[in-house]
Amino acid sequence: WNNLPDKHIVVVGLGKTGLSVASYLIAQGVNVTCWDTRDASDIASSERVPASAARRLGEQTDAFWVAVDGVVISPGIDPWGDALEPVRRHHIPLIGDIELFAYAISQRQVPPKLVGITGSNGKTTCTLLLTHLLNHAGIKAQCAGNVGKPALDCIDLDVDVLVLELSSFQLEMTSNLPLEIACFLNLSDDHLDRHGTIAHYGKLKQRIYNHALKAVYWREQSETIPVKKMNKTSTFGLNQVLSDDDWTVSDGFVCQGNAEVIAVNDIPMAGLHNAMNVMACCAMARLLDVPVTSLRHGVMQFVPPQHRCVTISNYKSVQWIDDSKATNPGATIAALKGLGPLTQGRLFLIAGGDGKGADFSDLAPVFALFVYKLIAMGKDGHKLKELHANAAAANSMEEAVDMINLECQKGDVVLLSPACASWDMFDNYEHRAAVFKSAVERVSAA
Ligand code: UMA
Ligand code: ADP
Repeated sequence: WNNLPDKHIVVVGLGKTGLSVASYLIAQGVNVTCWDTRDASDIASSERVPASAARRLGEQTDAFWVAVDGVVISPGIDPWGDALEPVRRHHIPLIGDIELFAYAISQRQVPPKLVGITGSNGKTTCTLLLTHLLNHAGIKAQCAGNVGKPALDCIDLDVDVLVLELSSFQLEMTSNLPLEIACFLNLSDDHLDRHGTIAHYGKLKQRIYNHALKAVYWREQSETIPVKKMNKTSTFGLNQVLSDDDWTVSDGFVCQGNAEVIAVNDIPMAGLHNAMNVMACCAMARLLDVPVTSLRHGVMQFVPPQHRCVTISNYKSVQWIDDSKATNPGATIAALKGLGPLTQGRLFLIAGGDGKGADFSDLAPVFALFVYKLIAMGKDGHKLKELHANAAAANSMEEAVDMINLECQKGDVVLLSPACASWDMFDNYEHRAAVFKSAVERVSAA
């Protein structure tokens, strides 16, 4: 990837990532071809594709590949899929956008410090929270990556720290990312349709540590512990701390070592899993020299991302919580384990939708521990309903809220955490959350 201007590079996929890669390469004087592996794509006519780039659709001849020096792939495309077979057969160097970003940032005279955050759940929350904590402390920070803003679009930004959300898809194609801090939050089933086994998925996530100096990880989950030796580590978890660099929750406080930093009740996001996110972010912030005194106000002033265990109403002194982003069983299990122990009354759960073929069986013991009543809906609602003794079916979100409204009382919690995608009933998880919110507003106004 040196002497880029002499090269012919193929950019695969023309979503956000591909466009950022193509723009960067063209600015370096590279000969770029934009390729969509599918025959039917709008890239042939798309005005978003830079005019100087060639465009290709579908399968290409061997003659085409012989003249290609390198391929940069978007995260949504499987590098081991059939479409990329000629690239593998011709031994053409293949990288992802984050690897190209690593090369690009190394060309800057004074590059910003890089922080990388991965994990099956909580990445976006932590990426936004850490960026906020740094800015709050007067350290100029910007977030990028899987959070929605391609890293290469931030290559020239004048900031002190870039906080990168990194998916397993991106890490799979990244080998040389020089991170000041790498954070591996947690590991649970996700994306196994592409990665095959959880062991392999975990290995891909471990790649975040490859060129990192410092590590932040969940000490209670062995898969997140760096296999590689790190210069410095700071851990989080609910068990006892091992040193003053480690974080825990004790007597209702998030603590660094034995020192209380913030009351769990002051965290503007519900659930112990969010206390874990706060610990991970505080650990990273401290490694970046944020004074401990700035952390409490920083966390309290954080405006959490929508639809991730956010309280949307206290109607009837009941906590109505929107966790519509819980689109897989792992996220719902975390929400229940995180909220259950803190719930004084009964917990009503609204769940269901399109399960994308997921195995729901791990939910049953968590339902038994924490869920008073389950209202199941959507395409796979019947599968969830079978997992809990006290369960009912609803035909719509409005009906689910009406059913719970008749039963709930002061001190109860109502949690929308579907463990499923929303496509069978709604446009997306945001739409599902909006329908939930308006149903709660309707009953509270009646
Ligand atoms: N395409 C092909 N062949 C295929 C499939 C797709 O050529 O077989 C083309 C499509 O026609 C399209 C392009 O590839 O032109 C889409 O590329 P992409 O799917 O990589 O999407 P981007 O728009 O580049 O968005 C990606 C991430 N998407 C995925 O990882 C699937 C975004 O994460 C990320 O925010 C963005 O880069 C910026 O970094 C989304 C996501 O769902 C939010 N991520 C997964 C997750 O969080 O679980 C990993
Ligand atoms: P990601 O970017 O990894 O998908 P998000 O922050 O968008 O993570 O949250 C996705 C879902 O995971 C939400 O339902 C949220 O409540 C849940 N979640 C957030 N933090 C954690 C955590 N530390 N452990 C498990 N689940 C979590």
